[in-house]
Amino acid sequence: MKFIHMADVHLGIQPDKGKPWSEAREQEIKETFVRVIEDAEARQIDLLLIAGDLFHMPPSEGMLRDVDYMLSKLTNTKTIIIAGNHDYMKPDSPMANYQFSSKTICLSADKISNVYMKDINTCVTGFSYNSKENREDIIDHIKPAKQGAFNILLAHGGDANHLPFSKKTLRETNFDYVALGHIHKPEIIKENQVIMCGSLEPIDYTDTGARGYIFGEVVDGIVKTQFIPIAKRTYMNLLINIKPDHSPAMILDLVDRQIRNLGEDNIYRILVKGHNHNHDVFDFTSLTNKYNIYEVVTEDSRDEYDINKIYQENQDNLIGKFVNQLSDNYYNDEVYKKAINYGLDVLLKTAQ
Ligand SMILES: [Mn+2]
Repeated sequence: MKFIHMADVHLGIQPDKGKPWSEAREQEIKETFVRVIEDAEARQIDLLLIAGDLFHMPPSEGMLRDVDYMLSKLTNTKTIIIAGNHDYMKPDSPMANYQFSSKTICLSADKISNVYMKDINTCVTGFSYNSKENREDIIDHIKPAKQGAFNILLAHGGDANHLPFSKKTLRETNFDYVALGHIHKPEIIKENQVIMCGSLEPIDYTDTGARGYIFGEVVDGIVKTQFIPIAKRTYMNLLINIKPDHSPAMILDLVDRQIRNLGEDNIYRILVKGHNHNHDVFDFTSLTNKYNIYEVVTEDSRDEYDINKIYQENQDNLIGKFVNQLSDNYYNDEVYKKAINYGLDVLLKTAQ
């Protein structure tokens, strides 16, 4: 049995709204999704698992018809979808009432359910979101539904507001494979068995690193998985350390060379540290016009971290957790200010 596990495609999103590449990204996300379907067909995959947030918002009937058409190209593959916190499924929504013409099943939002496929002796258990949040620790308690079959758990969550789970409990799961979605950074929680596959494409500047899907193969009951990078672009942080003898022209040349080496398609944040003898102001406009540069952050602008904005944008990830924890402990305190600046420097400026 061969499967593909992906999540957080976020069809319909325009990443980095207002930036010159934003609309192209919306299209690219769709194209990458299509490439996964082509891979699935080429590899004659049995099962395509989509672990939530396939859409960035609850989909219209038109969006569903579009995806249904793409999935109908699969001759051998069954697709199982759950709705996540972005594309949550209300009882009267188009998604809850859509009849797929492709071999696609969307698991119910009312209850935990399972699909058993006799031909591949595989049982997929899971459920969809019916709202933007779900704080229950359901994932830790779901049990495999079909004895003697290959049991898969399909779930979306992993932070306090979205089905919080314990990695430790999940490592002891009785499921043969746990296909997780929601956190955009891929993570192998237990090798070949419990995997957060990460978003298919990076969605914002915190999504640094490779993105793709998981390809899995089960031979004689043994699962082997592999991460397949497929995203069109990568977000990268470029750390520029300015030394006393650096001139602005030298630095511009250096950054230009680095971007050409790393790939002109990628989206960059330039993080500038230090000063030269003259205390020159470094103007990166010529590069911003030429490449995809999300922002230039200098040390002097670091007091301008907009904590609320950063929190709003990062609730699902480590940065959000960090801000939240510190804000609870040291609100409006000098120590807080230092700690938050120092911590955000590390979290936001980690080069990948
Ligand atoms: Mn999500």
